[in-house]
Amino acid sequence: SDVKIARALISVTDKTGVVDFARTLVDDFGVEIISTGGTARAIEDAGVPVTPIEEFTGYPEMMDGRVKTLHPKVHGALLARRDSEQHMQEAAQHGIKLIDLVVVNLYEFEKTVANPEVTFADAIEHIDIGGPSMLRSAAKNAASVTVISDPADYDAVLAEMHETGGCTTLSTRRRLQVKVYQTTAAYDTAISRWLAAQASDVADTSAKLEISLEKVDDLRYGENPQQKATVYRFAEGCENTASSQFPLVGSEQIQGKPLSYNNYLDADAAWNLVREFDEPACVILKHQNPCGSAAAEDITAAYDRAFACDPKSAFGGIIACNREVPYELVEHFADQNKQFVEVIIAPSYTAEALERMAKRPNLRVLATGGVDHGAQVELRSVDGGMLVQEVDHVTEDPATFTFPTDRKPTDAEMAELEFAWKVCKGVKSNAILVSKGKAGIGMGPGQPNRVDSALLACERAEDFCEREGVEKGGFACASDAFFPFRDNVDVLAEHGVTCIIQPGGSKRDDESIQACNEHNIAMVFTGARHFRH
Ligand code: 93A
Repeated sequence: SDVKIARALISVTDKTGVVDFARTLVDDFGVEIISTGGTARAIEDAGVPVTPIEEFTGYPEMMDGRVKTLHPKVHGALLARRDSEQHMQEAAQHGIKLIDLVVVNLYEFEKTVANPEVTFADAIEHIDIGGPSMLRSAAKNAASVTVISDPADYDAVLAEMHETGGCTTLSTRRRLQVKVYQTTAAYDTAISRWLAAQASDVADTSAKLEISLEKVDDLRYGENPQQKATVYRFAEGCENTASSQFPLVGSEQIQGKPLSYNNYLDADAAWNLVREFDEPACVILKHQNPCGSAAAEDITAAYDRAFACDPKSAFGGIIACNREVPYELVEHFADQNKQFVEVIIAPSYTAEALERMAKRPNLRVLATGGVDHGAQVELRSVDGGMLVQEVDHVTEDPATFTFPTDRKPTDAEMAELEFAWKVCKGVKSNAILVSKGKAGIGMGPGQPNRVDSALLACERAEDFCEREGVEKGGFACASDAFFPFRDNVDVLAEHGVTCIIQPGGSKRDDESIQACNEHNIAMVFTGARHFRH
């Protein structure tokens, strides 16, 4: 099953190492090299003999290079079964000279479309047709043909050729065969995904959603011990549904017990909230709700302030940070606050922080590597089916907010409201979030009655002030959806709220605006809502 390499076709966009590779093929093994335009030039310029593809096919490269290797003399040479008398006869009859090695890497489609200024025509021109065709033909015939789709494999192939007197082994060809179809599958996925994204029609885009999942692990149990459960991740090549650059499933678990079902849910909610913030921010989350949240000048300060929001609820919670976690922060939760933490999730940790956390071996420590989220999609199952939607991110531009009340918010109030608005997105509906000093000190989650949510949030905020010796009042408040009546405004005013941010758009907005004016409250309409059910 060892096959001698006598003729190689080389056609690469990424020319890393290709000249040295070609030279070794020629000098050490006497291989004949055939090559396309730019690749041939690079090899020839280095003084290595090469046959241009036009000479090999007897056809010119044409149509701006769209057709250069798409020819029976190439594909016949790759696909012909060496153990078939008929194939060998047909090859001879048509003057097809067999090719034993194909070295191809593709037009850089993904790199091209990563440029925000790319034109549609340019993107299309970067769809490689000839390259994948050769890769696939050669890989289909891996019984006899060696195919290299990645410069990282040059050395291994040469080493094997040196060992075997110029041959490759079947096991190497099989390994390279698998790599080819992974490469071409990912390539086509990138193309189809980009093209689908160009179609502005959302329904059409989601109609093309492809969901494919790979099992990661069985979990000990589900939400309760009597429920069996498993965690899956989106399969490679399924970027449609997994475009988050730094996802929870797939992030590195540095230490700790395996994540439970509820750990996953809560870590996910915390992570999706904390990554909304540009400035250093920390979220402490329990039972799907951020019982502590703060933004500050540095990440340890953000943690301290998030913890102070509600220390009682923080116990047994999840800490999510959008910056590298330093030793100091770990010392604060582990030694100073003696906070029992289920999971901590952050882009990264300093070595000292990791060393300190290692003394709490049960603590689950997750490192995501970064915070960007891209355009994610989330799935929820319902009886007999599945709901698919884009993940909700706070993307509205404050420049588009409107100010319906007599009093406009001050700059300080506006900054506070923007903070509260983001945190409120992570609170279960009906959600009311009261903040002060860029900390979410009062939260009213999950009440069917919005006034109850407001009362809960205000009570928590007042508890905070008493505990911390902070003056009551001067609160900012965010509501995830509009106020249907003025009663919410009245309740909030009574408890010291001076500014409110909410979507607006109720039939009775006028009543709420009038209530604000009576209480000298500055209200902001965002025009967008952020339910979380
Ligand atoms: O334009 S193509 O789709 N048509 C072809 O026939 C063809 N043959 C090779 N692209 C084609 N290639 C690609 O050209 C290879 O996959 C490789 O990425 C690139 C190398 O071109 P050059 O040698 O001119 O730099």
